[in-house]
Amino acid sequence: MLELHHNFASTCSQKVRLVLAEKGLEYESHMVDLISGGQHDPEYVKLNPNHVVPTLVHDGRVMIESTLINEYLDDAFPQKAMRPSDPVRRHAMRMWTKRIDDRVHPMAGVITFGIGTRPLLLQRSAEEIAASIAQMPSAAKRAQRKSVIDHGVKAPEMGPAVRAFVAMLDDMEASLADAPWLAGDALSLADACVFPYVLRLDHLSMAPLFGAEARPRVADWYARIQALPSYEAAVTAFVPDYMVEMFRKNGAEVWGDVKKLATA
Ligand SMILES: N[C@@H](CCC(=O)N[C@@H](CS)C(=O)NCC(=O)O)C(=O)O
Repeated sequence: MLELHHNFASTCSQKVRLVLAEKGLEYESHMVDLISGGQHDPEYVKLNPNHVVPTLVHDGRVMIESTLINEYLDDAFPQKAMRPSDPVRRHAMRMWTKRIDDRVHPMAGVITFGIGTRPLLLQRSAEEIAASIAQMPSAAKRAQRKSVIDHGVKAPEMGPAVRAFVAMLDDMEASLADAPWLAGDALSLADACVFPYVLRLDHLSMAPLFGAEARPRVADWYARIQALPSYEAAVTAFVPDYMVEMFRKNGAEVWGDVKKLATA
């Protein structure tokens, strides 16, 4: 029995849902509302002491950390293996998942909260915003969250965040010259791990960064990801239109600033 505690829009949840769908695994879904603070609920924190989604529970055993959850799923459910058998390709796959964990995911919070959800959050009182941030366990993340909500696209964190995404797209473009998928000839955990971050750029109206003219191989890869039946199950079935519309609108409003940061 598999249970997934996740959020409809969260990048880390999307990458686990894609792997579950690729492997044809059924699971009980527990949606965690990140805007109202469900990740800080004491019952949830017993499962995930980091106050984040996703959390997988398999026959009562609790797994956290989305990259490790995906590795676990590939170990526990070997049907449709999602790690290359060639050790060099497997290393390449893990370089992508490590890069996302170390360098890209931490920046996703900057563009998401500083652009995508900021106008919604600013409808709350300063006290409510402060109380919500105070519940985050990491001091560094608290400071980052406050800064991007206060300053939006003008926050000092925004330039390094946008450029971390641009560097990722550049390296994807180079890697996809060698093989159709990020770690070889077949879809792997690398593609599952990276696609939610390209999707986030798309939702935030930053798609020109990986359009057919700017980065044609990434554009083609993204189209192939979106055509997968598992994409429907992992993303389309969950991400509500109102959220995509809100992100696109908020992203479009600051695209001029983002474009400058991307080339600075
Ligand atoms: N390293 C963790 C990161 C998880 C994470 O940051 N999740 C985000 C959503 S993608 C979250 O729950 N954020 C809630 C918050 O920041 O308050 C993983 O890969 O599982």
